[in-house]
Amino acid sequence: MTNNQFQSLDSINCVEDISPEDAAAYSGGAINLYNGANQTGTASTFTGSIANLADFGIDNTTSSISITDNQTWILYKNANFSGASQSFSATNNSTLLNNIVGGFNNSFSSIQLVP
Ligand SMILES: [Ca+2]
Repeated sequence: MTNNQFQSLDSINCVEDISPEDAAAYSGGAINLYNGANQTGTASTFTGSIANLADFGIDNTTSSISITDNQTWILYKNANFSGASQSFSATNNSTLLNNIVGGFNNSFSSIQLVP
């Protein structure tokens, strides 16, 4: 599915507290943020940019990620897409299967979907 329309803040979809297996199976194009290393623990799934992860109760908690549907995301240490950042992309959900966010462990505060 392709959707190039601007997504308002009110329409951002978020599914929290789903199992890592469910998160891995999500197929609409999304980023999954896990509070455990190697895609373990609680997963939070987002389909659009989030300026402040604290709004979802997961500020500074991400230890690993996965990305679906050829998307590229930039993750930032501070809210409002500021501070140090790291870019991630994947051609399928398994590309980042063993990725750990390294020095950024438990520090991401905002996430940006690259158009
Ligand atoms: Ca932070």
